[in-house]
Amino acid sequence: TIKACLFDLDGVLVDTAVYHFKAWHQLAQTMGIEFTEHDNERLKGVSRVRSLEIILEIGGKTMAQEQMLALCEQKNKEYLEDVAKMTPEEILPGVVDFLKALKAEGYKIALGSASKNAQLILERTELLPYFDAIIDGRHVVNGKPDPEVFLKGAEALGVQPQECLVFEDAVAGVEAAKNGGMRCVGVGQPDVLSQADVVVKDLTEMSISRLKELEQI
Ligand code: B16
Ligand code: MG
Repeated sequence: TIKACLFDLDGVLVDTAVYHFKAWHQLAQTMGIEFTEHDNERLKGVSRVRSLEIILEIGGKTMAQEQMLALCEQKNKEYLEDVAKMTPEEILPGVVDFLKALKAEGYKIALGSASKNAQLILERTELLPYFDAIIDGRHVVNGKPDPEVFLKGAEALGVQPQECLVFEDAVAGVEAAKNGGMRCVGVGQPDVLSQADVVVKDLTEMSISRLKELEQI
């Protein structure tokens, strides 16, 4: 049986990718690197410092670790200016209804995000009260596709991996769920998220009865 749902943040609950892109694009420009929205897909679900490594790869540049950390901090400052202005209106379709239904039925709910700003974003969007546990970029050593973030989520909720259902929009995130022995709902395009057990466009397609169907697989 499924006892808990584990949610990724960016791309599943809210669309912070636009703000990440804005801040990275600005930084890339100052380094003379052309960084497009298409390139930005590669940053989804990966850590801040890994994101910078990918941008440097695109620009064919290398950089000392210390300077990279400074640039990451600079990017985060820009990014947080947009996060500070976020409101509950930015919650993606179907999210609140599904979280309410899960709560009413007694399911446990955790966040499994790569972001170190996850808690702040949940506060700004007023989603925080729905969560029984938050595991994010501050708590994990190994990024997705390593299952660490989701395994820690299951542990914090006191459930087994096979009792968890993960919601993910990134390929690496779906892989992380599967590597952890969990069932996974992909949020996005079926051709991209082919490893997921089922793919939905957004959480308007989710319900308790749909979740119970997934217990059979
Ligand atoms: P931060 P998720 C991820 O969130 C984003 O998709 C990814 O683009 C970002 O680099 C990462 O968080 C780290 O974010 O700079 O705030 O620590 O999809 O895992 O919720
Ligand atoms: Mg994501």
